[in-house]
Amino acid sequence: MPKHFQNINPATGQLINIVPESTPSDLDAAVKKAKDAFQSWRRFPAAKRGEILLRSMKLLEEHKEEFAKEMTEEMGKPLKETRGDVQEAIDTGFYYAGEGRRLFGQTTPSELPDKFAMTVRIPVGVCGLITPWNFPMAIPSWKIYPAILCGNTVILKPSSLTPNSAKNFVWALEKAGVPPGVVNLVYGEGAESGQWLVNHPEISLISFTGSSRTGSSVGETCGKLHKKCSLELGGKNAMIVMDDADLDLALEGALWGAFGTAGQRCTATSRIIVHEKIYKKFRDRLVERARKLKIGNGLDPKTEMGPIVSETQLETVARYVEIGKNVDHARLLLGGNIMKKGAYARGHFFEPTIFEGTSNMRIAQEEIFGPVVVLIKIKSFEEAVSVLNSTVYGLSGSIYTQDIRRVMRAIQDMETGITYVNAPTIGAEVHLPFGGVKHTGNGHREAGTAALDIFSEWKAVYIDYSGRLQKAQIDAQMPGRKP
Ligand code: UN1
Repeated sequence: MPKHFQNINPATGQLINIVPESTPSDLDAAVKKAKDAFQSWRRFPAAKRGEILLRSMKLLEEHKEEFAKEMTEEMGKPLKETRGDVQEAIDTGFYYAGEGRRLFGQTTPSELPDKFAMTVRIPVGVCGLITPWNFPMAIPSWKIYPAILCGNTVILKPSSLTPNSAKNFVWALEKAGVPPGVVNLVYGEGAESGQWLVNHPEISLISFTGSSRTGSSVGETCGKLHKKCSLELGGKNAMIVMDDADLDLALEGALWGAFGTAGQRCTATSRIIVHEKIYKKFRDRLVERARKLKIGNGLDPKTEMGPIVSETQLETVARYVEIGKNVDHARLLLGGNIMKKGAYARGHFFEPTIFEGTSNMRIAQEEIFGPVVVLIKIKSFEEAVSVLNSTVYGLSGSIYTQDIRRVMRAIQDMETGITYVNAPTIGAEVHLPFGGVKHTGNGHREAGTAALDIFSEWKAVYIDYSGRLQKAQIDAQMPGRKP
């Protein structure tokens, strides 16, 4: 009898379904199928692969409402956000479907006569994809769509907290005509099945989204085993609000960036760096607005912030608030408690929480992944940027200002993979590269054309039609060049 795990609604505590955990032999069988399917899939024309992607994206469109609802039930974020999550998968499918007729390489002159040179993209093989629960359809789509468009076959291991969203996405791919063995779904807890994927000798590439700590061990193993490896890891994203900012706009942005998805985004705004001239006004208005946020079941259209995804994550958030109060001695301005009364008692709800602190505090340095934000007062633009850059992470950053010189300098000096101007730290679009610098990643980017560089290798091709042996670097071609 295989082990099972429970899929629980974080808003109500109700059991949604019971999911069988894949056994090592299931995983082995999946890799074998993926390896066999690779031989025909890699030869299937990319434009035709793209057409299948397009059909799958249309199926997602048809089922958008139903899939969004199931997503809200299993991970909690409000319906308008889960609709956005499904939409992000739809957009990604549309984008890579078109890529099937591009997948451009280069042609370039050879240094020798009667010789032609070009580059082509070739697939990598079987790819292991490990995805989190916070964007349970969008993030699998960022990986699966470019991977299979490039001709790879994949094993997806979604978070055990969101099995149904992964199943819905894979259903659409299968129904659209993705041949058997090209996309394989396995279920399990990260520690066991994730490690198994990372160590499997027949898997050539690992694409992982999760914490920096786990990412570092995934990267270490991939390095030892010579696997390609793309890591999308933590963030401690900051928003700068300068003294000339449009305060209403900055306030809206702060609420959405910090408390959207209950702060459970890699790109969530978890620090707000505010100029001293407007600090008090901004702080008081933010606290007032955050106090009024409607917290509840994401299926209720009035809900603005849903629950925390699981009890373990709820405990982590509560632990960080304790650290903020008792170790950092930060000033708690709002919230800080698990919500236990009435309807909240059955779910995992946490109050929107605002601290006033300084840049060196643990709550201003470590990723919390919850509705907790730290306000930091600064005196100048230079100080703001230096505070923004003061963590080990480098995913997303934002600045609110009307001054074009500050905008341009922020773009230049922020150590982030994504920079927003007059917008919060969240809201990336699927045709631009997504990812970060420093401990946020390992130099790769997802989405857009950047993802093609993860899921394909370059092959350089030389075609010599001179009919004689020509030696690059050795044959003298320049009149007068010494041999
Ligand atoms: C994440 O932050 O975990 O940029 C992913 C956004 C979304 C994706 C976020 N498109 O806000």
